[in-house]
Amino acid sequence: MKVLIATRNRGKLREYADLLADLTAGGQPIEWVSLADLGIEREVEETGTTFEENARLKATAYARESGLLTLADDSGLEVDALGGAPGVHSARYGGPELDDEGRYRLLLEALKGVPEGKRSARFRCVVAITTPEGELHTAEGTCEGRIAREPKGEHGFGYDPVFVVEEYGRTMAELGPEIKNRISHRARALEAIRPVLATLLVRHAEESDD
Ligand code: ITT
Repeated sequence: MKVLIATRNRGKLREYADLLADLTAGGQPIEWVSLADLGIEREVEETGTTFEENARLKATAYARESGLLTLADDSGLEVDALGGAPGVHSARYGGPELDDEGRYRLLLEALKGVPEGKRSARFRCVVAITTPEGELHTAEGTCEGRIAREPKGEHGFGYDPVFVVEEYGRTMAELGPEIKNRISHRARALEAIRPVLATLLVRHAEESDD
């Protein structure tokens, strides 16, 4: 049975491949496919003002287009000293010409002079799962930390090199995938929605048997 992981972000895709690897559809193997695998090029406009709204928009649009059970997430970084920015605009912070490194360097610049105790931040992720019939479920996960003074570490993607995970005192990019996939906002959102996903997978496997 095919299930769509509806993202164009390769970092997210890699993480989902690890996070979902142990799931089956009632014993049957699952073929996790991406938008690229299906040749879906349509961009869904993220017009929502919350992670939840945008996650719903993406999952619904791509489930309709693919006819598959579909998982999407909307995620980002909230920096308290910036009033919660970049938030839902994390992927586009500073404009479309910047890459991941350009965006985190801009963030470090915006926080220049902000003292240690005022650099608190969190990653937030809302996962949405939609059936082709339009049944929709969401769950949220967060990961608390603070913004470093300089980038460190080679793993992960996005803002990972400048996000210090409080409980480890190291950046997400230093911690690596094994630890990230236990503690991240994405891992926590997926953990919260896992029972629903398991139920939907079994139901869909039975339906595709008929
Ligand atoms: P899709 O919409 O195709 O999934 P996207 O990158 O546009 O890809 P979002 O709109 O959800 O996805 O934006 C998320 C941005 O937030 C992402 O581009 C990163 O800059 C940042 N981000 C989210 N999760 C992250 C993580 O685990 N580590 C570092 N940065 C992250």
